[in-house]
Amino acid sequence: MATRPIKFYQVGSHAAGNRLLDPKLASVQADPNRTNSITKGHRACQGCGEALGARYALDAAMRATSGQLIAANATGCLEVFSTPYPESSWQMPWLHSLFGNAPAVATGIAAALKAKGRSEIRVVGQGGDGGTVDIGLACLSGMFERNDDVLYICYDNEAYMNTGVQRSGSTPPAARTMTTQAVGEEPGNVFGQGKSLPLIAMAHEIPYVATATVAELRDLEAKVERAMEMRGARYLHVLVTCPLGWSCQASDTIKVARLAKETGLFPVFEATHGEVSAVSKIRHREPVEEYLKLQGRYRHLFEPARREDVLAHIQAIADRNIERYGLL
Ligand SMILES: Cc1ncc(C[n+]2csc(CCOP(=O)(O)OP(=O)(O)O)c2C)c(N)n1
Ligand code: SF4
Ligand SMILES: [Mg+2]
Repeated sequence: MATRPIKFYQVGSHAAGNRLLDPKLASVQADPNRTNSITKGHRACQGCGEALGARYALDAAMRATSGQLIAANATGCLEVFSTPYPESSWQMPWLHSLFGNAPAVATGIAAALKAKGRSEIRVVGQGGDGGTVDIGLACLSGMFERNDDVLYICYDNEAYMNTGVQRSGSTPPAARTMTTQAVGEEPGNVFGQGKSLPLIAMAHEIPYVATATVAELRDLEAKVERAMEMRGARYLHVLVTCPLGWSCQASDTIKVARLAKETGLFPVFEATHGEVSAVSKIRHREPVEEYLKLQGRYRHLFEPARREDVLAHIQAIADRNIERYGLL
């Protein structure tokens, strides 16, 4: 009888595929000695992609540095849900900066460690899209331009979620937020030029830029590990589903993130010194509608009448990404 080898996609999880892997290839989360950098007791919503992404990223960074790691965290959901005073869910050296200065604080920590001759201790800066793409951008650009020895991770949930879902520079066109209501001729967020922070980071020609989603957590871990092998400024942009802000099912967190990639709306790639060096190909191309219809922030594109014009416009954005990054 003909046999067909089973392909395990979920090798980054606790699924069977992970256990069958060589331990060296298994995910950090499959390691019983993982740090649990962000552990139980936090107040994130059910299905929060940011909590999931941060756990995988920081555990991977902790393992890559043998626990010699300090994190600076911008104000935002990740900070608020993990550290309600006087408690903390962090099991690693972690400090809260302001909303807009996490990259500068991370730079300062790295500079102090260098001055003390403790460069074996590594530094991560992290924040949401508002803290990174908008208010923290000047500090981040400075960090890139000086090539400071920091890995900065942006958890992009495409709006200012912590303060009640306001639009950010990362909010996609047509999406409904509390400040881009689904009313009028062109409901939801405007169609602008877009603001791709990965591309802005690449323009600084820093050693490493990568994107990832919480749908492919082993890929996220691998990118963190790769980044920690390098010195200088590194940037990781992680798309994280937000069930509350996106009005999607908490149980669909992974599905929605996967569709962001499989439609081409969120290109997953790596770049070294300003040049794209690897892309994650689309496995099963899907029309953008499959992604949009799972999220209440796009409901006005389907009810009371289908907005074919807007759907075509969003599909054109995905098609352009597919062409531009060679995603097929
Ligand atoms: C200077 C300043 N302005 C505004 C705020 C209020 N504030 C705190 S968190 C936040 C939004 C955070 O959004 P984002 O960075 O995207 O993180 P998320 O909560 O979505 O993860 C805002 C507006 C603040 N703390 N400081
Ligand atoms: S609002 Fe969104 S980002 Fe914030 S805790 Fe809830 S799911 Fe996570
Ligand atoms: Mg956000």
